[in-house]
Amino acid sequence: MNMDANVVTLIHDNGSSAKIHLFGATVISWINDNTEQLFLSTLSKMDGSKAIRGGIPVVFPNFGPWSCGPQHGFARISWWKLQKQEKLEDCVRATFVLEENDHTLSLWKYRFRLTYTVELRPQELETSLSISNTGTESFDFTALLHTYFRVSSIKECSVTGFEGCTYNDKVTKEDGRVENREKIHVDANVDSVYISSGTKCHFVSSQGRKIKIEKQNLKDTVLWNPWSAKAKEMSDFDDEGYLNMICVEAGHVSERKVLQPGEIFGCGQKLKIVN
Ligand code: TA6
Repeated sequence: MNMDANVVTLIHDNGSSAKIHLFGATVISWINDNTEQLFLSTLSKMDGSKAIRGGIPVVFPNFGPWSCGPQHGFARISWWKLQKQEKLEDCVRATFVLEENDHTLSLWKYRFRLTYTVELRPQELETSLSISNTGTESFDFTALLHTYFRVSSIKECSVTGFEGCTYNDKVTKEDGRVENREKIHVDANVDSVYISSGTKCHFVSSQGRKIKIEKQNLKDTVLWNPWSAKAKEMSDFDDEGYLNMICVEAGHVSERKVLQPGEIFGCGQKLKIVN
């Protein structure tokens, strides 16, 4: 498959760039100061046969296992349409759209429009998702931006912004734990859903680079690293890939959001390189 025909490239005058694959409207690259900021597995499928393993997959209408269809819903495994690409005063922006189609209706009977914008600025990447109920029935959903940050070494990485937050630990299967760490260092499989993380932002630090994650209307945050055993179990995940990534995922996942006909739910995240 011609990779370029399915990839939208944003280039800022300052030299930074972002690439978005039409499959899932998945941001697959964000290069700032000549450095790739996102993790993309070298084994990732890029042909539409399965979700892209890395970058920023868009999760909708369901985070996690789903009785109607594949885990994490159909948004990340659908072909989106590029609506427009713009060079604005302070950024370059691409806008993508996904609406119900025969496939989504075969899984989930509701009409919707997802509008996803990717804005590239110096030191910054902002991704915003607008979820519209374009049908005549209310529906409920969960949604999340499944961001894979590239780190030089997971062993030199810390994540902040969770202290005092209640979380469900999907590894130990314990719900309602309270985070007492100001800085989290990951040294094993972690899969934690922080509920109403309260904080509007997290910091991912790794060997001299710090990224600030500012969330808009996404009250929960998921922290995930498969670590070695689970990485090996995934055919599209480099066996050693877990050493160079951490997922810090802004989402609305701890309770389902009900959207009335005509209603719109706007959310997003701003990723800022702060040093
Ligand atoms: O966001 C964490 C998580 O839900 C993990 O439980 C793990 O399943 C991960 O997503 C990746 O899921 P995927 O379906 O992309 O393999």
